[in-house]
Amino acid sequence: MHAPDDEPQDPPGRLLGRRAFFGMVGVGVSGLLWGGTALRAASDAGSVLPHEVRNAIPFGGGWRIYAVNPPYPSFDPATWRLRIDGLVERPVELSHSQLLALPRAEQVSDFHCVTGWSVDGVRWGGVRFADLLALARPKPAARALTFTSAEDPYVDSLTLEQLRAPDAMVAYEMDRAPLTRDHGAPVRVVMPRMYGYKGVKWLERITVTRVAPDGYWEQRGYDRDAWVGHSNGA
Ligand SMILES: Nc1nc2c(c(=O)[nH]1)N[C@H]1C(S)=C(S)[C@@H](COP(=O)(O)O)O[C@H]1N2
Ligand SMILES: [Mo]
Repeated sequence: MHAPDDEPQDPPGRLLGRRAFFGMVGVGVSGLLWGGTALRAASDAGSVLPHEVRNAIPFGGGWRIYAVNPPYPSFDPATWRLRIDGLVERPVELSHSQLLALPRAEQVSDFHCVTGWSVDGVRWGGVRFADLLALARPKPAARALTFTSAEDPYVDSLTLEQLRAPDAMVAYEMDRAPLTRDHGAPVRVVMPRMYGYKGVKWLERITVTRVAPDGYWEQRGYDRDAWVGHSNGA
């Protein structure tokens, strides 16, 4: 387990991670990170660029909004459910109000995207995994969780051991307000010690499994264990 305080401020692997990232999505757009002109050029390029890059637009508070398959999923509190299934004693479907009624956790943590941008001091509000899983009761063989986004085909996974991190949560608030649609409303996975791609937005299903399957970006070459500063070439 890596404590965030151990991490160097600018791990050497960042650059490599960045290069690998843009290698994956196409050459010629690596200027995206370095200046407004390149950014505008990238968004003007429209549909010729992969979604991940086309949506890497600057957003409030230093965020860039990512989606692999726009339009963003929409959220209707009346019909929305969070399913917890797989290797559990009792599969559950939580309504939005049932989720909000669970014990509430709050934390402030830094957020790091593997492509090199970060947002410091994000205040998250949500539910700890232990409180969520207590409802479904994982069977003894359970070792991992697979997170499915309403944004098909975005998925990722974490082991139960990794999820013992005290700052892992399913978040429904960011900076004291309900999570916005861009940021994954109504809930997203938060795992600050790992790069942002582990944080599945528009989370709709948690499947308890024996192994942690490769996620969307992992199938495209990124590390499954995405420790900040200790993965993806660092
Ligand atoms: N469903 C979904 N979740 C996702 C992504 C995505 O494209 N789709 N991108 C991931 C990546 S790479 C990062 S860095 C963060 C970005 O969060 P933001 O879009 O709220 O800034 O979301 C993560 N979760
Ligand atoms: Mo990312």
